[in-house]
Amino acid sequence: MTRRFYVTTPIYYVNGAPHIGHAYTSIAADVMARFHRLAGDEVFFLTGTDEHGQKVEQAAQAAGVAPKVFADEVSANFRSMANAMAISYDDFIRTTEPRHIASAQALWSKVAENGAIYLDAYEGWYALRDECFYGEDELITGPDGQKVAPTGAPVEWVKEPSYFFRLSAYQDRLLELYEQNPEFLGPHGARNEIISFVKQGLRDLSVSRTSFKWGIPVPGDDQHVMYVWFDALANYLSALGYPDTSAPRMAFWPASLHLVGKDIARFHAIYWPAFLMAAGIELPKKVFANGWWTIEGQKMSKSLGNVIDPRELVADFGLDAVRFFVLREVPFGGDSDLSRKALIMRNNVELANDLGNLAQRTLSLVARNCGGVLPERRNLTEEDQKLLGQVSVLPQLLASQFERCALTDALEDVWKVIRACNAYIDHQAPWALRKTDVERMADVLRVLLDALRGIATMLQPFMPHSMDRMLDQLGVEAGERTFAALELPLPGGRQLPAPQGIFPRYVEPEQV
Ligand code: ME8
Repeated sequence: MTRRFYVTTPIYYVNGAPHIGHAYTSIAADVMARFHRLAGDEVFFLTGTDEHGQKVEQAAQAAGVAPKVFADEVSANFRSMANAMAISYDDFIRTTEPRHIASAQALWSKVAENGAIYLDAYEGWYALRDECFYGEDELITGPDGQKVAPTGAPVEWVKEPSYFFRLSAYQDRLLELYEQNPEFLGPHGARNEIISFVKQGLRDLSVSRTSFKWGIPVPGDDQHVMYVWFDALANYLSALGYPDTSAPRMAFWPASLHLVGKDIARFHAIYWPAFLMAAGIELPKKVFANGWWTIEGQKMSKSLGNVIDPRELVADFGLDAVRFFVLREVPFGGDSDLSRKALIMRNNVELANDLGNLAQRTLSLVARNCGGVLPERRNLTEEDQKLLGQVSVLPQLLASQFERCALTDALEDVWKVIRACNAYIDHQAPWALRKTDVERMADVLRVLLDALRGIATMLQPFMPHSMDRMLDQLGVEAGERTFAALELPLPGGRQLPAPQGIFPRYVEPEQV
């Protein structure tokens, strides 16, 4: 039976240009999607843009254009960023598309039909930057002594007629969900925070707005537009064709994984499951929150002028070095800082030295001493077997790391094998065997080529372009690059292309 894997990124607000933080979550989701494809699963990978709400409306006003015109432009920029980062999405949903609007309205109607929505009036705090309602007790004192949201966002007092969702009725069921399915929400820190927030008691949630128009009309009452989070969360279903249960993509529901930043864990781990419970729809299997990036020690912000477009980093370091860095630098789920120094270090030590040199040394020895032909796999010594054994467990090992979203640990597992290969090549010294035992030299090189094939195959999800090039150089054909294909050794005798360096060392221009 084919296993299905449905992974999503948040849909990004179109109020400003994409930056490295947005790219981060998309890269992580992409790595998961690619991993599952190579493992033979049927994958659906969704990303897109969140285009309604007051925040986007105001950004459009500031730019002096109509919201839809503004959204078209910024959404196209997000799509081009995703393409530039090799994000292999299967669909890119926009919440202004008719298919989404109809679907979000269907979800609303279902929740309303089941009695979970009622009309009243909202009076309380709202943080536009977070598009979030906050209780008085949640506010903190800002730097100028004024009340601000716990995220530091300014808040305003809002008073308007509003539909409410009976969130308070779901408190016990939500707590039961977290208790009975510990894997539903990760990492631990986010899970604990959410549990304690829910335990403090949930208030009903205002789910419509009347003071502006840029949103999806509430079915049956076009004085109201939906709260942007009700609209946005529905994207995970609308892209599948909900409410048409016969739509082929509906087979992907429930989602395997909603990957989000820790800033929006609350919406995904509380509101979303509660909306789904109210609609009688199965719950996603997992929500995982990634940590936060700062830039050279500071929060990324327009006012500090330190917002990094990932495409600029790619221009300097190459795409795969950037993809690698963000997932390698910090255990996935934790916060981290992006500094040029750290990026250069990772690139030069782990990519150029550990992996790049290993491949280059091995392949040039094969080119020089074996006529560039893949040697046969013959007798294996104990040491050979030990190294190849470490390689052969990688698919299983990584599958369990991916299961827990431990992307950084997965990379560390591969790097252990790379380091073992470097110790092996130094110890076996095939360059010396050339003069004493040519057969053993060929055997050693074959072991290294096989190990490199395993390593490159497993690293494809992280660094798709460079690993394609490495597998080309190793003589691995397109149909032989899945995890399952690793079980069959390549036949000897293949002519390998001339070796070429894959990961150049990076030197700052002023030092050249
Ligand atoms: O919240 N570090 O959209 P958004 C790490 N539209 N990740 C970061 C980051 C940083 N510095 N900055 C942003 C929204 N992100 C809603 C989502 S989903 C139904 C609706 C990432 O444009 C992180 O994944 O504000 C965060 O959750 C997301 O971008 C927020 O994007």
